[in-house]
Amino acid sequence: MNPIYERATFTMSSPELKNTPDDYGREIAFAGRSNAGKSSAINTLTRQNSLARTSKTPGRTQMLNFFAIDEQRRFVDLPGYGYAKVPEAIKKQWHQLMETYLAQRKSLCAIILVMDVRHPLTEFDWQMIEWCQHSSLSLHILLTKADKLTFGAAKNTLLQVQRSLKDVNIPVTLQLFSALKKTGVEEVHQALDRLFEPVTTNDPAEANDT
Ligand SMILES: Nc1nc2c(ncn2[C@@H]2O[C@H](COP(=O)(O)OP(=O)(O)OP(=O)(O)O)[C@@H](O)[C@H]2O)c(=O)[nH]1
Ligand SMILES: [Mg+2]
Repeated sequence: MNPIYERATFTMSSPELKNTPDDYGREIAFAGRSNAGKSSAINTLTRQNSLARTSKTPGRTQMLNFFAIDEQRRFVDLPGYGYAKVPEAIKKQWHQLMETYLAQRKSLCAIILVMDVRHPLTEFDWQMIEWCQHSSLSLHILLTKADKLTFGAAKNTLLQVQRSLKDVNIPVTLQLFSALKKTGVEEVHQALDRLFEPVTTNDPAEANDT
């Protein structure tokens, strides 16, 4: 267990990019379909039961939720997508918020794309992958709820997804994960360590010192 992630604390929720934590340091955002298991993954990775709010009701997280790891590093729990019952107006809002956030957030260095291992690569997941390519973001994919399949079946899905992503032109890594059984945690921590490096400062206040 990497102890730095256990220190994560909730900072704020915001329905828009304005009024969010200052855009410096390094930020990694968790994206994925509603109910895929983003918030559960954040809780498992930080070894905190209720840091991010989880729910059996899809569409629970409608805001950008910020968590500070230290002065320089943050996690963001992004609103889930692809839930059919969400009204059209909310879908449009989500689209706009995601597009703005992914294109404009300077400290954003990588996306953790969380997909249910039983339903990977939906149309919306591809949209997210395209946005990541457009913004040259690194991608680490969690095929979560791996506890719902036999190891063989989950491994097969992993290989299939890997093959489907061969033409993606940004760095992509992927793995199996289970928030319930806490499997794959060490591998995610290593990916996070790698994606957060180098911890550089683009704080305008400090840049002005030079
Ligand atoms: N079996 C199993 N269930 C899981 C796992 N991860 C999450 N769940 C369950 O899946 C449901 C949704 O989990 P959340 O973490 O709230 O999903 P989310 O992606 O944050 O959903 P939104 O906030 O709606 O976008 C909850 O009932 C979780 O308990 C897992 O690894 N295994
Ligand atoms: Mg959530």
